[in-house]
This record gives sequence, structure tokens and C-alpha cells, in this order.
Amino acid sequence: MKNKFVGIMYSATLLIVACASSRNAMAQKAVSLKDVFKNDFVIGTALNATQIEEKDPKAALLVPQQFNTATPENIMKAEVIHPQWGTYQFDLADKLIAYGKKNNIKINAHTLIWHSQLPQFVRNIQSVDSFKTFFKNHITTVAGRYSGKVFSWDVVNEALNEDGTMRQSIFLDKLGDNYVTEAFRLAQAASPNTELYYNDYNNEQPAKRAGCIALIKKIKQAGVRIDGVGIQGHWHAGKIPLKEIEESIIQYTALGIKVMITELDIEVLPRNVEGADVSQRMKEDPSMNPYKNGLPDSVQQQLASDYEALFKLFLKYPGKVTRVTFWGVDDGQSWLNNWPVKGRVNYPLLFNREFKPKPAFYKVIALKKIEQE
Ligand code: 9MR
Repeated sequence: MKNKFVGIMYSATLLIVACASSRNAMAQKAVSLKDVFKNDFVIGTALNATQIEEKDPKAALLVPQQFNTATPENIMKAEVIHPQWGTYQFDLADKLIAYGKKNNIKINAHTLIWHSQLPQFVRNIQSVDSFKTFFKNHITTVAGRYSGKVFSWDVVNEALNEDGTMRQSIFLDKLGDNYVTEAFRLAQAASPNTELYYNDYNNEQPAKRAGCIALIKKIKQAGVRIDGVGIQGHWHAGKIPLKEIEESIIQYTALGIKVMITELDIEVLPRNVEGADVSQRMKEDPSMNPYKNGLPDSVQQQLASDYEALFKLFLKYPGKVTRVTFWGVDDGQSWLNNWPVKGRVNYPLLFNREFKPKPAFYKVIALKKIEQE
């Protein structure tokens, strides 16, 4: 009943909004995630190049209305921003900074050091000395350029295996297992007033969480600053690990750092690959794309109740969970339409392909309504 009420109210507000002439009036009147949770945590989205360049009018309207923080989905990764030795492409990242400024959206930059989406020249570096030079130049140049312009950096992304040991990567291979600490040290020097985070998937699971805690302690023991940990949050409908997420919020914040949900989406399609390791893939097969003509109501309701349960949990930890970022604005944008199977029709977010709020949106909003009554 309450959800229905919120739904009717939302539609009514959208109607008022559609009639309003100024953009300001719009921002004030629409029911928005960022306003509803303003006393709890900031609400973010991943932005792709089209959205940053405001080439999609629906996204250009919805993003500033709903979100007060954003993470570039791809354009600040090494492959894009540092394509060749000594050559940097800052155009899109500069546009993102301008977009954030114009729309009052804080930028979480993503990501300085990640084994994936590396430019080819990095993979070709043979000597340890040259690799060290690349590592230092990359962090110093990129973090330095956006010092004072971004709110935070995902300094290192996905450095751990599922069992909590260090992932075998080119960074581990060339620099040894202190490279994570060194990345934070360099980022701190290049961008002293920016918050610095470690980001991973499945790091709410006990073994990986233990490895993550050990890594954070190691950074701190070296006298290097780390401000927070990102739990990416690529979860599956009907299988949200609520208990482990709660335990992780408790254990991570006990280290004196912030916890953020940084890449939230909920998979509704069949899959036998866990987590978000982009190198893993599955074969294309029609049975793997069951909802190409629409999402059945039962799955829509499951998704809504999963999102409700998650936000209920986040709301239990005010001041500890400081940000919730969705990995995309609308279902059409999601990387899950192409991973681990290409060309599927997926439904993992709160806004559908027409940028309209889904039942999950109303459930999440209604949590605050109930709290206020
Ligand atoms: O969403 C991103 C997708 O567009 C890229 O093709 C992919 C390439 O590696 O990276 C995706 O984003 C990843 C993020 O940067 C780190 N965590 C896992 C995300 C999903 O793969």
C-alpha cells in the first residue's frame, strides 16, 4: 500500500517536473535517491563516455536529479588515459570534472592500478626498473592532474584472489607484494587532499575479507594513508550475502576506515561465473538469455525485495557506509548485458531502459518514508 502511494506520488511529481520550465525547478521537485538518503550516504552512478558528454538527453536529465557522486566506468582506466609510454589522453576525464562541477556531483576517480584494461605497452615492459618508472609516472601524473578536482580515488582495484592471497598480476610479478602500499604512498603524495580507497569484488566473503583486512593493516602500518574500502557489490538476485556484508561493514569500519558499496548491481540472469572477473566468459546460448522480451513479475519482485533488504542493511550503519554507487544509470547501460555472455538483456539496476524507476526504486525510497513516519 505504502509502495503504491510512493509510486503515485512519484508519477505525480514527474508530471509537475515535466511541466516545469527551468532545470532548477526539476531538481527540486522530483523524488530522488540523493535527496531521500541525504542524511545517510551519498548516492552514485557509474558514467560512460556518452553520459559524460551528455549525448543521451534522458541520462543528462536523470543523472543530476538522482545522484550526487559518480565514478567513471572506463575513461580513467590506464588503457584510455595513458595509451602509450609518456602519452596521456585527458580529454574525457577533463570533461567529467567539468560535468561534475556543473551538476554538483562529486567524482570518485577509478582506477589508478588495476591488472585489467592495461595498455599494451605496459604488458611489453620487460625490466623492473622501467616498470617502476611507469608505475610512478602513471600515478603521479594522473592523480596529480586531478588533485583537488576529484573527491576520491580507487587507488588499487582487485589485487586479491578469492582465498585472500595476492592476485598473480603484472604488478605483483614486477614489484612484489608491497606494490599496493607503494601505490597509496604515491597517490597520497600526488593528491594529498583526496580520499584514497582500495576496491574489490567479493571482499565481503570471509576469506577474501581477511586478506583485504590484512592488506589495509599493512598499508596503515607503513604509515601510509588509506581512507576507505569499496565492496563492489556485484550480487545475484535471491542470493544477496546479507550476513557477510553486515559482518564486513563491522570489521572494516573497526579499522577506522569508511566502507562504500561501489559498483552495485544485481544479476537476474543465469550464470555459473561468480564475482566480476572480466576475463571469465560463458558461451552464447538462447537459454542463457531468457528475458529478452521482458522481465517476469516474479523476478522483478525478487529484485525489488533484494534491493530493499540491502538498503535496509546499509541504513543500519549510519556514518559507516558512506556511499552507495550503482554500476550504471539504467539497465540498458549495464556491463551485465555483455558479461559473462555477450548480447543479453539484463535488468540489474533501479532504472529501466526508458530511464523510468522500477519497483526496486520504490521499495528503496519507501524505506525512508517508513522511517520518517
Ligand atoms: O563496466 C566496465 C565495462 O564497461 C568494461 O568493459 C569492463 C572492462 O574490464 O570493466 C567494467 O567495470 C569493472 C570495474 O572497472 C571494476 N570492477 C568490475 C567492473 C565490471 O567488470
